[in-house]
Amino acid sequence: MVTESNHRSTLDESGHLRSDLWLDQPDAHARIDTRVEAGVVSADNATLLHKFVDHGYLAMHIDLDETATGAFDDQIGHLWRERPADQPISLPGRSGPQSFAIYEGPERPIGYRLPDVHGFSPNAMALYLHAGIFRMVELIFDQPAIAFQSLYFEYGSAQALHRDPWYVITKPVPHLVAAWIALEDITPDSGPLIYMPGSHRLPWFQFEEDSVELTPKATAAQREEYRHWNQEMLRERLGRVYPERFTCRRGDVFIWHGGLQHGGAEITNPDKTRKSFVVHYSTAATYRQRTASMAVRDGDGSRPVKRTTAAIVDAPGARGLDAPMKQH
Ligand SMILES: O=C(O)CCC(=O)C(=O)O
Repeated sequence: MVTESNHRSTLDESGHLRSDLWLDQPDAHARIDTRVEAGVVSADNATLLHKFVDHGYLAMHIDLDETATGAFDDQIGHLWRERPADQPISLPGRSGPQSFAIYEGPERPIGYRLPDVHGFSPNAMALYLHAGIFRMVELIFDQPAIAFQSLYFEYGSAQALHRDPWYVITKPVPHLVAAWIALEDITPDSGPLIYMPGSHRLPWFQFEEDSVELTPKATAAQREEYRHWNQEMLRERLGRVYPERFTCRRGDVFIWHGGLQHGGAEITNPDKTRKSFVVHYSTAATYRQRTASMAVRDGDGSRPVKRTTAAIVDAPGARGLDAPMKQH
């Protein structure tokens, strides 16, 4: 029986995400074909959208020459030299980002990431607001999109398979798409992006009732329970437990559905960089502001700060939220 309360719930009775997106509907393939017939979606884009529906991702290519990636590298080099207080840096094994100004560890450690570097790097901003990627994301949403956060990786993340809504909250939950952009050719030993094709349609483990989030309250026992549950789920529903790897060329872009399980492969050659840039998008009508936090200097120690931004940055055919920590 559909009551008002279960009608509004995030997950249905079998733990699947309720979604209003056209590509999440049971007749998504027919809807794509109808748009091709009406001349509003090209045959090439239709192929990509069919892939997205069935497998939870699509891959495309953008022009990204060495001049652009070289300038991006120089801007990252500048950040490492200047260490601005309003640029966050995240490190593996630490719970959240910290201000670059209080970072005292080794230079460019494996696994470091720079959140929202589009606030500092013009070349990151150009990718954050890339019109070609926006066109594809807006085809997926079927409405105007907004980029709301970015993440730069110099090395592979070596991160276990996960689903973005565990950590990245959009309202509604299904209004979330990510694009991963290769800033160089990616080799198998550098810890490529990994993903489980088709996993976007799997039910969700509920660390909390009717929630897709992996809250800090999740206990070690729950995480262990999840690992077993998910292995079984992957084996039963997808017939595989080992992910695919996205080894690719500079300028290749991997766009994934918010439900896709993905992560970073093991890095077998620590000398190999794996430069990439990730952007998360939601629908412009629903995502209006973002709050981010990081640790900042406080005397000899540190304290957390939170900042919210609703400031929009834009380019022809694209719009995004400015970097929340950036002090203009
Ligand atoms: O690039 C990777 O290795 C993983 C990226 C990722 O999981 C993310 O940005 O959500």
